[in-house]
Amino acid sequence: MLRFDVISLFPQVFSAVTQYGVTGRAHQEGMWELSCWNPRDYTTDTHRTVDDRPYGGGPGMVMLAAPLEAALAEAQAARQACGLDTEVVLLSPAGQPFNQALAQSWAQGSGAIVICGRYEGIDQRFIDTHVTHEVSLGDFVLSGGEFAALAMIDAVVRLVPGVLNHEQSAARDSFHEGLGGLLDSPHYTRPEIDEQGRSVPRVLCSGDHRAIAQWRRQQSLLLTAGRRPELIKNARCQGWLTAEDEYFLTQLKEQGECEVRALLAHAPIPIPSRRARKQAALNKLKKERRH
Ligand code: 9D3
Repeated sequence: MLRFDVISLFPQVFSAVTQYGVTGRAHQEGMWELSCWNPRDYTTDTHRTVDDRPYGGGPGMVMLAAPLEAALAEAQAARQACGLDTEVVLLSPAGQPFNQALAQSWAQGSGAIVICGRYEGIDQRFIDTHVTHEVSLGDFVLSGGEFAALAMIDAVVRLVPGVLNHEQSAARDSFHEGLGGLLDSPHYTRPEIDEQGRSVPRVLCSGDHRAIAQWRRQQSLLLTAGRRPELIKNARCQGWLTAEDEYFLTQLKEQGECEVRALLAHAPIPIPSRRARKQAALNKLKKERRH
């Protein structure tokens, strides 16, 4: 069973994943669980204080360790009673960048306790004592950990077998294998030609499934090479690119992005057979030697 125990001053926020969309449906069907623990409920003073001024001065407030620790103790006890992992993940701008591989590995386990900070930060003694993983969503500034936690939980839950329907899950499998860590190709739906005369790429209406797959792959490569060249390098290192992919990327480099985009408007760029490619490569070598 996948279960998250979230420690947050704003537990209502988490209805975003428990009540809406695919994660909401999966939650309703009991495929995963979420419990929230509010540090404010574990304060002992009349003002229910959860923060205080930073030692050493400076702007903002720091979350007190004691209410966090009391909330954490309850969350740990609840999880231990169910025999679940008690890893403690802190969402923090200083954490390890979150990615699909991390989502995959969390989806294999039974979830975690997720700490969401507010204000300028959390008393470091709490972090040093209890946190096992620190995760960031990227290099931008949020007001707290809650929205990062929502994104992380959404990414993990949708990987749990059965959460997505069959069609979607096939697409999910392909994030790393089929798409080879590349960006997705563009999508179209009806009408085939709209009011403004904009038409759908012809190949998508052709019924030629091989040509469609080839066109989508080439569109993925074109988009990824243009916007995220580091993903191409990574896919190459992982062995996720085929000889056909490499041929297309060579064409892209030799002919230029504009040219290839125009050629790819309605149909895939034809890829010569393996033999023809080999022959062309040999001829090129010979030509170079003559010079
Ligand atoms: C003056 C220094 N502060 C602003 C840069 C540090 C700071 C403290 C607390 C910045 C952000 C936050 C609240 N953010 C999160 O808790 C957070 C976060 C983020 O801000 N960006 C990306 N991923 C994450 S995960 C948690």
